[in-house]
Amino acid sequence: MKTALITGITGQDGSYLTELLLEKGYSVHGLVRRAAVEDPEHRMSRVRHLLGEVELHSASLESFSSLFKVVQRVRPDECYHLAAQSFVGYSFDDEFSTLNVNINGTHFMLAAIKEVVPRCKFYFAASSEMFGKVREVPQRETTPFHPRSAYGISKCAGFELTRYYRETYGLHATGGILYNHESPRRGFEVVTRKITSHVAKIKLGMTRALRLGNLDAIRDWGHARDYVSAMWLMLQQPAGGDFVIATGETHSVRDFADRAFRHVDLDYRDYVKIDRQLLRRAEVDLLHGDASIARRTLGWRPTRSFDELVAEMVEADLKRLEHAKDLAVEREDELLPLVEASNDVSL
Ligand code: NDP
Ligand code: GDR
Repeated sequence: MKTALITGITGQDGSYLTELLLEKGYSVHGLVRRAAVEDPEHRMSRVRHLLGEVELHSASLESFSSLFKVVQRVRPDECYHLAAQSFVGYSFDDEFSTLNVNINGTHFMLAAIKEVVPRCKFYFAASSEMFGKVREVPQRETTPFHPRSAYGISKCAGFELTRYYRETYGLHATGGILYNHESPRRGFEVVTRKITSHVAKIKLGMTRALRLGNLDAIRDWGHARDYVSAMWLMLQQPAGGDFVIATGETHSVRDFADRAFRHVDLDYRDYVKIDRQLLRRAEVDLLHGDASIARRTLGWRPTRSFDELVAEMVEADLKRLEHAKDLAVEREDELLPLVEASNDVSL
């Protein structure tokens, strides 16, 4: 039985990856913050259904010694380093913590792996945000980076550290340059989930408008379930490397909103309001990936279409809110607190 250690196990990707590795017969260990251990009901909603099958270890990404101890205890065969401050918008408000957590956390994990289990295969969650102000379209593994946020800079640094440990210490270390991938487990701050959760609220009469920033930004959106299988495939290669993972299909934020509102027979133009406060200081206008190397080397390809993704997300949000509404009626309680609490329902 192989042993995997996942940092960021409570996040969208961590939860799907855990399911995948358990299906494959792995012993799965997760690194979580102490706050999550103390409040599992809310902080572990995405993995609540898996808690009996995984072993959790609390540690801080800011503390080398805490990470070192977890690596020593688990001695993983594969390590998926997914934990990060992952919201690009927030990184403009707090550059320091984004850079600190994302860069040091990655450096600490690499250094601990090198010391304790140098044969462990290491996955780093790099990002299309590293391409930022893109130098070519579509982007591939050789496209130069031009990050436009502290988040993008932190991912470039983590990616280079991963490559450095591969080349200097011979680690099986891989940087997966993943494009945006979504699901009903996406955080509510990200534009896709913000749209689908508001579409559901509007349809159910709980709110009347959706405020968005730049509708013209273009992204290459895939489904998180497809992307975690790419992570696993990358670590099954004979050596570490770098891979772009993308669908190769692009849509604007406007297209996403249009599709989501149409799913419930509404017209987005009647509900979406532009809020200039939500425009980013430095925008990434267009991300479009070329995953030919992953297709050829890993045999990976996306299995879910854009329309299927949007439909699944809207349906899941409708179901979640209808469930909350039923509960509210049952308990003759106020609706809103329950709607907020239901954000934690595991989907
Ligand atoms: P999420 O935001 O859903 O999950 C992030 C995870 O990191 C959570 O488990 C979170 O824990 C943990 N985390 C955040 N800050 C800390 C910290 N200071 N200490 C310990 N743990 C922390 O992200 P995703 O699952 O979507 O993404 C996973 C990784 O992939 C991230 O590194 C992200 O940057 C990267 N990525 C994601 C893409 C996407 O489209 N989803 C695309 C490209 C890269 P907690 O629950 O306690 O907050
Ligand atoms: P992104 O995702 O920055 O690409 O990072 P996000 O969904 O936040 O933004 C995508 C685009 O939508 C525009 N936008 C808005 N964004 C948000 N969040 N809220 C809004 O109201 C809004 N209106 C318009 C943004 O300006 C942007 O152009 C995600 C994260 O998962 C990263 O961790 C990951 O590395 C990258 O994807 C690839």
